[in-house]
Amino acid sequence: MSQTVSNERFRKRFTTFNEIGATDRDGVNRPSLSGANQEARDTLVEWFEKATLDVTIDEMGNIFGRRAGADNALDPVLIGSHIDSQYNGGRYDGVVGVLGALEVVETLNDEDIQTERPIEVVAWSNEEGVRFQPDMLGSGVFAGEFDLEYAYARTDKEGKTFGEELERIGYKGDESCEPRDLHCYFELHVEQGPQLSERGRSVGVVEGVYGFVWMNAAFIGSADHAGPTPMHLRHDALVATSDVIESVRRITGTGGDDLVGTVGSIDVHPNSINVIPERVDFTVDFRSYDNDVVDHATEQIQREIEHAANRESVEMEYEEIMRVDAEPFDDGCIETVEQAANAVGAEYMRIVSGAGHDANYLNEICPTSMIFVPSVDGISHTEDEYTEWEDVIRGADVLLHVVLEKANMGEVEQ
Ligand code: HGY
Ligand code: MN
Ligand code: MN
Repeated sequence: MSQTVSNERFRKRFTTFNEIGATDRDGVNRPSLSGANQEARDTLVEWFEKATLDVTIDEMGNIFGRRAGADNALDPVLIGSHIDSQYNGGRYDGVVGVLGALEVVETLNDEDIQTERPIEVVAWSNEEGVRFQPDMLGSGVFAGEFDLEYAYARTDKEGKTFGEELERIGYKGDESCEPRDLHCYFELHVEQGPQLSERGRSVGVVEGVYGFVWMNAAFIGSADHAGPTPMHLRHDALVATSDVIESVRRITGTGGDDLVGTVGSIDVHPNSINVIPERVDFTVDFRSYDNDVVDHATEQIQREIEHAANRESVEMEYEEIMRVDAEPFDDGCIETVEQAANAVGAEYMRIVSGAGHDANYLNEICPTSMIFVPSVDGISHTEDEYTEWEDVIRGADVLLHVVLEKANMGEVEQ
């Protein structure tokens, strides 16, 4: 049995796939349920069918490709990730995991290997959460975290709903999207942080993912002329917001060693040079591997938002849109990844993910772990995201070994 996936086929597919929604700075623009996302979905379904997988689309547009096993009554091994991207994001985030999983199946087909268990490859909908918040929406409904009605009603900044857009692109499937019996779930993904490349390791054996919270907040003051309005009469929504942005940074300085906080999105209205800002909408994202640290940071920022509103005499709005707890992955799955990294002779390290993944939610319904490959200089969520191709192949080889082990084929012969 070959111990490695097909470099040529995988690279050709990766290149072809990333021509969809390609930007002129070597990134991709395939936000959830966009035209480019639809084209990417169509391409993936075509490749799943070519790999003789049974394709099903569920109510959330999650795409599953099933490969029969010797005993199809057994719970399947599920592998995959996501294909939606950030606006002007990177080519590797999510795609490495979906095409890597497909490549594992193709390699089993090439070798005419029938595993004991069925294997399923999945592309989850709306992992990034940039167009429709929150993120990991497709896997979240699948794991029972969100109900379908809530998910369908999520709207983008133009007021379009997730449900309408899913229907429009033809991916509102019939298959119910709810928890079902799975033997285990593994996700191959780029690290999106600096640890592997700083330590010169080529594989990350992922022990768990940070917990995180996402909030939408707004200040509502009074628009007025920037010239004649004296400072003491102003109710400036942007001044209140700047106070909160500064306090996010201060809270991360005292909240806990691994605590990170970001105000990533801000909309100023009317956003005019000579008008005092009337309304500002902004987001807050806190993360840590310690759930108490995330809880405490959340309480602190809520207080800061209230204080800023009082100081500036503006109204405030606040909504917590998502809270995922940090939960360690399954020890058995982590060990399987470690053994597989050894089997391919990779220099690996155990690692915890600062980025959220669909694996967060799968970990709530079945034994789960992840395989990381290095992001050069730790860069991700930008067009400069880059991973050496030999690292991508090595990650897929680790996934191949994991699948053979978990689908009851025992260790691949050396
Ligand atoms: O936010 C995240 O970490 C992921 O990209 N959804
Ligand atoms: Mn991702
Ligand atoms: Mn991402």
